[in-house]
Amino acid sequence: MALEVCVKAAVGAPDKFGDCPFSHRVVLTLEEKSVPYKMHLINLSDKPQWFLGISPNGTVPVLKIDDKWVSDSDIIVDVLEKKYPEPSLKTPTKFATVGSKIFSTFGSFVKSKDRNDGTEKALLDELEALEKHLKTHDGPFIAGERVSAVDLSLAPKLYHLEVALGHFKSWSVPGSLSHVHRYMKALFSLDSFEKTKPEEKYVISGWAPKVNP
Ligand SMILES: N[C@@H](CCC(=O)N[C@@H](CS)C(=O)NCC(=O)O)C(=O)O
Repeated sequence: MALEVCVKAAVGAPDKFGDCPFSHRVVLTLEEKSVPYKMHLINLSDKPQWFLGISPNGTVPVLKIDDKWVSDSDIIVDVLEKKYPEPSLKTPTKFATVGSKIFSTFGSFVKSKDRNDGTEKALLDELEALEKHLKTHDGPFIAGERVSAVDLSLAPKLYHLEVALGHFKSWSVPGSLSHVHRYMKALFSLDSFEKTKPEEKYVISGWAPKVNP
């Protein structure tokens, strides 16, 4: 039987999958584990009452498993790993936090209106740390040959970074970070990613109100 998962609907298109990297991460995990699922697209600017009943904080993603609704992508991914251990997507602990500050530094930079406020440098520092990891470890993924949880968390975030910074700032990851470029290509060409990625226009419509409030 298919699992039910509530995910963010696109801003301006409530019948399309939207720009939530946490929802996307859960969907990618389900795809990689070949677990059948049914998505409920939640319009976060007009949350239905039934959704507020199962997600008291009003956040997505929420997954129904063993008749219980579970919130928070970190918890959901752990629950899925335990319930569906094959294929294993466990990331060795020593690699679990690689790239973990990329999304927050990207968010500050994309919203910044001051070229000299250090937000670009903060993002570049995080991307350089990722470059260093990828350069000094076997790939193509963070933990080696096989995709694992840390990659499925980073893939949607790097996609947002590429699409939103390209659109709002005409900015792209410097060519000198060649391992990061290769990594992004490997992530974005996963069948699971190709199948589930939100359209670029919905990443842009999702970020637009945060970039220009
Ligand atoms: N830590 C949570 C974060 C989830 C989150 O921030 N979700 C956002 C959408 S991407 C949300 O539901 N926000 C509520 C709202 O916008 O009303 C997770 O990993 O699942």
